Amino acid sequence: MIFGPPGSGKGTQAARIEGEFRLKHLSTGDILRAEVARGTPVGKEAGRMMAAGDLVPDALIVDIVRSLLPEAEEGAGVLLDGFPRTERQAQALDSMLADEGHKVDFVLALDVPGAELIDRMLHRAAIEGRSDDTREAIAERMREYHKLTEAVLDHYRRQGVPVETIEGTGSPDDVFERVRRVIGISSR
Ligand code: B4P
Repeated sequence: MIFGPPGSGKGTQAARIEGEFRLKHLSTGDILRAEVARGTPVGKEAGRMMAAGDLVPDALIVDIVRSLLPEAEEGAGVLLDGFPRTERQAQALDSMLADEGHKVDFVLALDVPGAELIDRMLHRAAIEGRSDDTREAIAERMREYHKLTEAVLDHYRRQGVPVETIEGTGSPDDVFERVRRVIGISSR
């Protein structure tokens, strides 16, 4: 699992990890954005919340992951990106994995100072125009992260799952060097 606050570079690093470690990358943010782009009922429900910087309801995202996880698990392993984001999502994930005899075996957390996160998202807004990269939505996403998502790290620490935190600053290549080092160590 790759973990971190909004804009910490989870998606950026996950794409590289997928290439190098042949894990199947499952990004709930990408999945939701695809639903919004296709104008599906899920996309219509999720789109408004995402644009406001709110998390989508746990039940909605858990159902999506439940439908995609079995196929993703057929390969060498799954890299979860942006999920779970609440304690309830983590509990749902644990029970889905336990049903298949699997578990979360490693959490990689990216640490980036708050001011840099905001700069990155505003920079992305200027390039990609993502609906949730406005100042108001960014502030709300950061609030939700501190209120609901941070607790997911403790959830896994309590279970004894290895949680490695690395500096997410510097260029994407610099960060990936650190990622590679901790993943390499954990899989020995
Ligand atoms: P996500 O798609 O997960 O969005 P994110 O947290 O902003 O992205 P990430 O950390 O991956 O940052 P990125 O690599 O893009 O979620 C979007 C929304 O979907 C959520 O707010 C929520 O509404 C909803 N959602 C998703 N999952 C959910 C769930 N489980 N439950 C409920 N709701 C859910 O990098 C950010 C920017 O920084 C990019 O522009 C990138 O180019 C740049 N960057 C990356 N690394 C850099 C580096 N080292 N230096 C400089 N810039 C860098």
